[in-house]
Amino acid sequence: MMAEQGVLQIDAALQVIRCKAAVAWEIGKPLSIEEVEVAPPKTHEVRIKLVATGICRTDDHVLRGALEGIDFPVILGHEGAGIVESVGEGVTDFKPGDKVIPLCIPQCGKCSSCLSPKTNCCFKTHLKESQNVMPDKTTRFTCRGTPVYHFLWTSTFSEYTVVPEDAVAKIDPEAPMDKACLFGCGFSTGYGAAINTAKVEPGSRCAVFGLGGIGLSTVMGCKAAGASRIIGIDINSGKFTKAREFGATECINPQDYPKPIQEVLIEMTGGEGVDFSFECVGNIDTMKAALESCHLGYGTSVIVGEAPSAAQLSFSPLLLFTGRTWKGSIFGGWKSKESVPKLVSDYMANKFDVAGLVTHTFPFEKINEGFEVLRSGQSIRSILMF
Ligand code: PAD
Ligand code: ZN
Ligand code: ZN
Repeated sequence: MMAEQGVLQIDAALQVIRCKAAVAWEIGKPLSIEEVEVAPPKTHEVRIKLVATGICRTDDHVLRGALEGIDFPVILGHEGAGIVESVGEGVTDFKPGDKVIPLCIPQCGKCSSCLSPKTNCCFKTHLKESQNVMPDKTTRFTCRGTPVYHFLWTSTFSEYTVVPEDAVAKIDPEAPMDKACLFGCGFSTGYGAAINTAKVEPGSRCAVFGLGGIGLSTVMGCKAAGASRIIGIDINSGKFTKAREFGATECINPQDYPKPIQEVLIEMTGGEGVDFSFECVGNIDTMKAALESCHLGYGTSVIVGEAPSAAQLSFSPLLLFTGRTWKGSIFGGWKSKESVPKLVSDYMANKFDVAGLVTHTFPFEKINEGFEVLRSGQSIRSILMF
């Protein structure tokens, strides 16, 4: 009898769920709020009821068609927090009711990257394997009879989503979900770029190009690491007040200077250049400017912004020949599954001002308004509530 009840309970959980999602049918079109069907989680998968999700510029890059390898129709979104609704066979680390964050960079724990302390670039990331479909190469979403693709295995622009168990982290059940979602991308990415990738040193001089959610989180990381100067650079001077609040010691707008911004930065540092620079825009010209503004011999520049897939860089090899280091940083270098719960716990212990990144909150249905305030430069992070 007991066993039968158990089976009945499992069957009841593993039904197709009909719910609302924002479907991107094609490049360049607004998102469309639709009723979608979300299939039950298969083996080693978890189905999550989203509570909150942020909007990141990467979602917008996809909608503009800047990133290759994304199949449409697709459900975007990769900065969410939610509650486990049901689990597939073989899942032992999660149970219904757990508060979780889907991870756009998974941590399988088994590949050469996961086994190395040097990187968080798990071989199951979209850089190696498509995350437009689940590991069994099928999708769990259907809309009007058409299969809809996943994005980064997260697809948080949906009331329910299904993710592989390697791409989800359990967090403190007390964490406020409308802030915790920012650990799924924005905060973790920027903060980790300074702390993990650059390893900013106390007393160092830093320059952060682009003061959106990623750049401001980088500013917070530079400050936490003890940088003595943090120069914020943005073509939108409206971003400077927040940047100063988060720790920028100076803010400059390249449009206010008649010469290239790298020359301005070198002058501002007595002809030497900065110790660490960060590109948090996604533009190849600012990537070069960030490298050129670095100190001879030991300056380190970190690419955090995501350039269009087709972009190519050309630069003088002398910049590297003379000792500068150029690095990239994905998801702030954090090994996602083990680090996100710790970051959320640190947030609960008041170590970071994640709430300060949130400028707008909308009901989920107003998702297109969230994209509008991002494009017009008014928002840092918009949070959508389900
Ligand atoms: P955002 O659009 O909120 O911020 C970008 C900022 O750059 C804005 O304030 C712009 O005004 C500013 N900007 C634009 N052009 C210039 C310029 N020429 N010089 C100086 N500033 C400029 O975006 P975001 O903070 O959400 O994301 C920033 C980038 O980081 C974007 O390319 C996104 O795709 C990328 C990203 N990377 C990762 C990763 O893991 N590396 C994760 C998430 C996002
Ligand atoms: Zn992002
Ligand atoms: Zn791995």
